[in-house]
Amino acid sequence: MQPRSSAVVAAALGALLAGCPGCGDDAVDPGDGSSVESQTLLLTVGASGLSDPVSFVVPPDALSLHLTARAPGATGKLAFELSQDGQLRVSYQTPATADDALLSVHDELAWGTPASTAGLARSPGGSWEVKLRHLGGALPAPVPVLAVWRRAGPPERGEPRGRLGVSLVLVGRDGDSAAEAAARRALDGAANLLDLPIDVAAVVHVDGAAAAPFATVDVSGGADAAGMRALFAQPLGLPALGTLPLFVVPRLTETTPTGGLDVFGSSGGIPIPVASGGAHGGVAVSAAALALDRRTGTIAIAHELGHALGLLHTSEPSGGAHDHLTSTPECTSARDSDGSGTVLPEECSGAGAENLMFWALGSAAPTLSAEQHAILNRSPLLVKWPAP
Ligand SMILES: [Ca+2]
Ligand SMILES: [Zn+2]
Repeated sequence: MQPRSSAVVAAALGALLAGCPGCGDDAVDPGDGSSVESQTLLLTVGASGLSDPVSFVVPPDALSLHLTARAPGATGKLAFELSQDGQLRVSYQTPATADDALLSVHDELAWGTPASTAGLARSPGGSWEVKLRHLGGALPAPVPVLAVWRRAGPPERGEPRGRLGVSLVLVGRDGDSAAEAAARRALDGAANLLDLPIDVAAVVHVDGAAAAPFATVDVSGGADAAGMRALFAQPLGLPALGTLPLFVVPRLTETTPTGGLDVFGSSGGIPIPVASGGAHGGVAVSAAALALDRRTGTIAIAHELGHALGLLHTSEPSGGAHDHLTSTPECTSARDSDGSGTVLPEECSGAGAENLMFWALGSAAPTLSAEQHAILNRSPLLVKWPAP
């Protein structure tokens, strides 16, 4: 398939941002044989808090399907309810054993498949029905939902590959060239860990007064943290499609019941939206982590990019929640030998602490399973969209 005009891509994005009914069917050749197509759906949430259903059809050779709902200023939580060929796939009440996880967030909601063993086994091709739920009251206007699917290339091209383009956003570094060099070195290392070619597509500096609010970003609450949402949504003039924004901020902290602590990185979502510029469109790592040593910075970036492309933690800190992949070991609370309520890497040796997506930095040389690589390689974020 040949590249189509960038005007078509701009139309699809405009439809997401402005809500343009019927706009936005398009296809772009990423150069690896696969291609992305998109459709913008408009959903109106009534007083019941649940929208009427809207249907769309995904071709049988689709490798992945991602949905993004963007509702700036929404105060309640957003969630999808999704059916494929008449069978309920996802609801906001989805239990932890669901085949593809669902996160409920403010402002902007992204969901993607495959994200699990069951999702990998089932093509996203078919007839889909999407409903949008707003937990906390009606939304005043129709909400645009961008559906993006990536189609396989010709069979002789083999497994999907693609390349990841990263937009590097250096916040509060005041022109420190060492910070950019450290970020680029860590990105090279992350490309090796993820087995994914990574290009730096753009470098943006945010300095002075613009950087002041982000000197320390509190990531408590994860993707829904107000500081994270403000960081990702600031207007930077970045291409909205085709690159993944990586923000390097001076310091990231998290508030816990026992006090505050520094964290190395945080992602705007699992996965993040395909189109950036919204409140969840990026990942953040701390300059402190990058300055610590090359290994720490490399692992921090690779781990957050893994989230951005759809990978969950193999085990959460409590040991009570895990990804839905059969290929990754689970570390359960039975391993909490000191009774701290947290399963630490040293307690999970041989039970997942060696995986890149374990919740905390453990192994000196973390790895990914074949299933995790397959999820990364199918992401529509790996498809290069032409510059507008
Ligand atoms: Ca423990
Ligand atoms: Zn994580």
